[in-house]
Amino acid sequence: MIRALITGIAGQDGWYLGSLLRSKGYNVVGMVRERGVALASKRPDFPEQPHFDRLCYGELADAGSVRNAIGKVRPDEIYHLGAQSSVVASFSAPEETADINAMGTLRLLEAIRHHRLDCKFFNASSSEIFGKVQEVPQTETTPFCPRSPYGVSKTFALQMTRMYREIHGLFACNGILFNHESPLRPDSFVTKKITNAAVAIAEGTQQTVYLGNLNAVRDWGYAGDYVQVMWRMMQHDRGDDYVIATGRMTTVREFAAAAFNAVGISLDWSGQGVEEQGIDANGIVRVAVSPEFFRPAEVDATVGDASKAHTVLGWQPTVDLDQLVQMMVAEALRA
Ligand code: NAP
Ligand code: G4F
Repeated sequence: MIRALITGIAGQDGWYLGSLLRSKGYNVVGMVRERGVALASKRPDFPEQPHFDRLCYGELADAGSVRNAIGKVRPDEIYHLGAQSSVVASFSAPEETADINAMGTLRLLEAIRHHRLDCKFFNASSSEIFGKVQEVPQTETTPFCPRSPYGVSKTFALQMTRMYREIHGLFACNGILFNHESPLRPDSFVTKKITNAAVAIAEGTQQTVYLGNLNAVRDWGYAGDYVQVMWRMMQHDRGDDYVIATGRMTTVREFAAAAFNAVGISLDWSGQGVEEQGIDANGIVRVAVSPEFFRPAEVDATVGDASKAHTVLGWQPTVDLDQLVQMMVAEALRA
């Protein structure tokens, strides 16, 4: 039986990946820090099969605990998903973000070396490494230009993972993951915020949702598809780096329109910038802009070209944006 260690098991991707690996007969050990235990053990929003066989303690900000976890579990495959994953939070907590995301990844890599572990390593990298994009769409060879502490931390982690592959011969992969969502996305991310609000507005418990930059563009996929390709990378004959994306650009405004449509509310847009509003058929403002949600810096035309993953790994996304919106709205209606 293959033993996998998943850091970040209590997060969105941890749930999908743990479930996938267990369905493939893996023994899944989830690494959690204290505050993740309750969430990992019991997801009130997804009370299905447990997505791990057992949990172990590991704090990415603490080298000793990471080394202990690796030494005790001695996994065959490590899927490193644990992170301070909020771009917006990284502007107010840059040092913590660097410690967890950049140094945390290095601590894991060093723990593998320390224990002379013969294992494979997957690192969850991010499209945020491209930041102020140097070309559209972005591929594995697009130069890095991160614009947030989070993006910088993920760039460090990607480069370190590459270095351990090239210098120490570790089977190591970077998944350069573009945004991927699901009903398990935390409420602070824009897709979940919008789908929750659309449902609350349709049910009459909320009047308006306040958003930031409606012109921001993202390449949104489905988390269930993205964990499939993490596993595929680890089954290939050598470790490598892959862009994982849908190739479709959507604005926050378009996502909001789709979510409101899904609950039967059609929006008309008027005004510009902070004055812009999404208004329903009764003339009620349902979407408004608040500068509170603007960022010190925004990333540009984020859209990925996943041709390498299509060709080398045979991966294709199975859920398109409309299906994703439907799925998230359905879960919000059920909750
Ligand atoms: P998520 O839901 O935020 O989950 C992250 C997990 O990391 C949480 O379970 C969290 O545990 C854990 N964690 C945070 N700090 C930790 C620490 N100091 N020590 C140990 N664990 C810690 O993230 P996700 O959406 O599943 O994303 C998975 C990975 O992919 C992350 O590395 C993220 O940066 C990357 N990524 C995600 C996307 C996306 O669109 N979802 C795109 C690109 C890259 P607690 O529950 O204790 O907080
Ligand atoms: O949903 P978001 O907060 O996700 P963001 O910043 O793209 O980060 C996510 O994807 C990254 C991959 O590129 C991951 F690496 C990262 O871990 C995370 O999973 O924001 C998406 C866009 C931004 O451009 C933001 O400015 O939505 C815009 N936005 C507009 N109004 C808003 C809001 N974002 C949030 N969170 N809240 C708003 O009210």
